[in-house]
Amino acid sequence: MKNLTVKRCAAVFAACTVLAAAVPYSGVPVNAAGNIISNSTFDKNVSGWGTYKESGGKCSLGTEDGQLALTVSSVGKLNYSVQVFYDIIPLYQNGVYRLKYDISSSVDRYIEGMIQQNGGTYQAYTWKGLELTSEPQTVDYEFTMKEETDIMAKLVFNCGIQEKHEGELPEHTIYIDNVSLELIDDSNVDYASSRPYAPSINVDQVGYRTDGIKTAVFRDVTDQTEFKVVNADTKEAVFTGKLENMTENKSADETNWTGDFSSVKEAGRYYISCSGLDDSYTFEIGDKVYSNLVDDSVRMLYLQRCGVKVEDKEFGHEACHTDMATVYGTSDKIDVSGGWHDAGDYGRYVVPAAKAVADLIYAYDAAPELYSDDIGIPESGNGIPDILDEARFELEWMMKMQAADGGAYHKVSCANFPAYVMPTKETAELIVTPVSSTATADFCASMALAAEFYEEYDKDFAKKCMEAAEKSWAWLEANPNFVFKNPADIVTGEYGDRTDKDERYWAAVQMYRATGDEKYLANVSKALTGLDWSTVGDYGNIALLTMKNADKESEVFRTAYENAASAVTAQAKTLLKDANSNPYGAALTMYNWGSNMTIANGGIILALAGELTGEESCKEAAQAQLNYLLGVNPVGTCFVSGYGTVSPENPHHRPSMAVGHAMKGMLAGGVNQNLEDSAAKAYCQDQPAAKCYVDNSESYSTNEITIYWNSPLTYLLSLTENTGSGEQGDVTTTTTTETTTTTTTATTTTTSSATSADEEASLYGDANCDGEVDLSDAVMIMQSLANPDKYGVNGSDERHITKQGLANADVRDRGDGVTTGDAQAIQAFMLHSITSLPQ
Ligand code: G3I
Ligand code: 9MR
Ligand code: ZN
Repeated sequence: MKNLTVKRCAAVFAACTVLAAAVPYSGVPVNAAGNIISNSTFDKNVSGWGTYKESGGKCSLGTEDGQLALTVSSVGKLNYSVQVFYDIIPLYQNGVYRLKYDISSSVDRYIEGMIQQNGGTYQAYTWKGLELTSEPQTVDYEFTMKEETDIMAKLVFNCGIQEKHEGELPEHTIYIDNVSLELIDDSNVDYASSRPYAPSINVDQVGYRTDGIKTAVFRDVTDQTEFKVVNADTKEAVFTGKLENMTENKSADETNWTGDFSSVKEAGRYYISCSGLDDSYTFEIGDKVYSNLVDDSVRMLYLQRCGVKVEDKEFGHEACHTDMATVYGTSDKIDVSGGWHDAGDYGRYVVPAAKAVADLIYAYDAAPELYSDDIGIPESGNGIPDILDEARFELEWMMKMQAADGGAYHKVSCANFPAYVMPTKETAELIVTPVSSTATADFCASMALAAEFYEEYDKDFAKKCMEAAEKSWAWLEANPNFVFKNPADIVTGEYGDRTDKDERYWAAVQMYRATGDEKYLANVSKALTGLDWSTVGDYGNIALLTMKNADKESEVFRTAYENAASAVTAQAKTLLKDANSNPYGAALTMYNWGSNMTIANGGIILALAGELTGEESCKEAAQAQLNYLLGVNPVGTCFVSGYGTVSPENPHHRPSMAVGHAMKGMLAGGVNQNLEDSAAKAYCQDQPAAKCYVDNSESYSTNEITIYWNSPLTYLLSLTENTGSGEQGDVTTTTTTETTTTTTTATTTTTSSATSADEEASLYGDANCDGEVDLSDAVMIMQSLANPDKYGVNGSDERHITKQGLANADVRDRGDGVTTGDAQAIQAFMLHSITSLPQ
């Protein structure tokens, strides 16, 4: 039924306007003026309203004569076994509210009407017990919000069993109409206190490497033109820089400037000041600014361990999830204990596990010196880098997830997500869901990768990994695409997919890399991409680009390698463009669930392309992705818990929620413009895309943590470690000793056999004289440098570079002979970061 026109509350409206003008980053209650409930008269439908059922409660919701009609067919076993609710109500501390509604029931009964916390302890902010009859009664009263501001409270009617009932009630219908909630007095409300502080100067809150690029991003600038870098201990300004690159930033709805202070290289603690703006948070400059972070990004995985006792002062627990698990649809019970809890929930899923393991192993491969044997896990001190011990813990669980026929079960979890409890308290039945081809191919790739890296430490384990890989490969050959869908009665993480092509590509390459057998590449015709959990092609590319023992003479290898290199450089080109057009340097255009993984993944691709091409711009952009994650972002947050000045304190992470504060070293999912949970909807509804993030434990779509968001952070930390320091990277086409990937002439290798002076170039860059300039030319140069016997200018067969080829190849610093710099210049040319050759 139509409601009376609700008058706007003038006081509230004025308060909102003033605040909105004064504070640009606003979370001001847009609904505060007038009726907060948007669908209150049910003239057309019940949109905005929902029901909750559990423990035997049964009901259906609709409208009848312009009223909300909840038909209850079973009251269940609890007072909240049947609920009808309206979500996302902002209640401000000290605000005075008036709540009003008409309500009746087809049978006489008792229910509860209240506004409560949506999550946590579900405490009621206002509550009324109601005796209902068929005669509509109007409930109309005022209350003051006494608790802390909660902008996502829930209006709820508990229509389950009530103590006052003797037992079941006959089926009946409850009618609700003309619901209104108004904030009638906000004179004591402090709106500002409910909004996060939005720094005007955003810096990497952890710090900057000595020789790295150092950028701060400014907003709220009026007429300032300069900034200062101030030593936090002596309060002395050590550098004055200019505000540059004024940009209208659409995704963050603000105007930005950047400030470069890369020349500040003296180790120390600093902050940035700019007149009229608050000083930035303090940060460090030094060589080892990220070393604790590297350790903690891995140790976090230890704290996610399942099936074993975990030792930690705060987050330790007895072995959890040790029961045998039921194979879905059968009565078979199997042991799948072990592995890491995926995220804020306690499911264990093969697909994301494979990504996490691959990131760790490749992180180790990229910078082994970063990974010690003493980060504080039970295996510390066993002579094996802890990062490999930790990855092995997951691999051993994955092995248990392999079915007898070689396929990999998709996941193990309970049917539903548990309450916010420690893992030992989740005791519902464990269910292993069916095999999928995505999980099997990911499994195959991870096992083949593991076989290679554990060979040095434990031959038996490496052999077991290889056997598991071979068995899963046989399954893949015998079985078609079978992507996973949650059965209707299981609601935990799905990790579904559209195709398994990219997973199969990764598996094929990784099997080839582990065995050297080209048969695995038989069906590989092009490189696929992705470092996500759903697209993994780039892991195949990385496997090729970092392969050390490839048969460089093989056409099969060369083709696969070139495809992989082109795929990586092509992606880097797009990422570079995105990063350069975003003042915060973020290499993305859409902020989806887990955007911080997208950022880290982008950084990984940029860093690899930087190594391939020697392009400084790629390396700098890779570093910028790390800076984004650690504070150079529109929400002014260091997204790793326990790091920087402001970091997630309320992650959607059950152990942290149970203990009452955030576990350290976890990367939150980050900004998600799609508002996929009620906290994000409440807090971010007015925010521009790049600011849709809320440090609220209910916000699983922005503030959860996962094993596979941490792992690309670790990998990115590895890959950026050598950026700017002139050290060797890890991408190789040849032997490790002779490949250099930096641009400085001091570290390049030069052929002694001939110089370009001998011949005129026929086509600059065309080292193999096939009439085209492409990656195969760069490969030819690298090979001739690394292995002159096989590929050098003095040989006879067609694999050797010719004199003409040498003349063509000398494209960087022409006249200095053929060097790795020439190969890099060719790749840079292909990346379009240089427009012509010679350079
Ligand atoms: O890729 C599309 C994009 O094309 C589209 O424009 C956009 C608009 O909605 O959506 C994008 O898809 C998103 C997808 O992730 C890929 O980013 C979906 O919105 C989003 O719902 C989906 O979220 C996934 C989420 O589970 C829900 O299924 C996350 O990637 C995934 O990381 C997350 O994983 C959960 C597990 O299920 C359970 N454990 C915790 C874990 C982390 O939250
Ligand atoms: O806690 C769950 C989180 O780990 C998942 O990523 C997320 C999406 O699948 O779901 C969370 O569980 C929520 C569920 O989806 C909806 N009801 C509230 C749950 C919060 O515990
Ligand atoms: Zn567990």
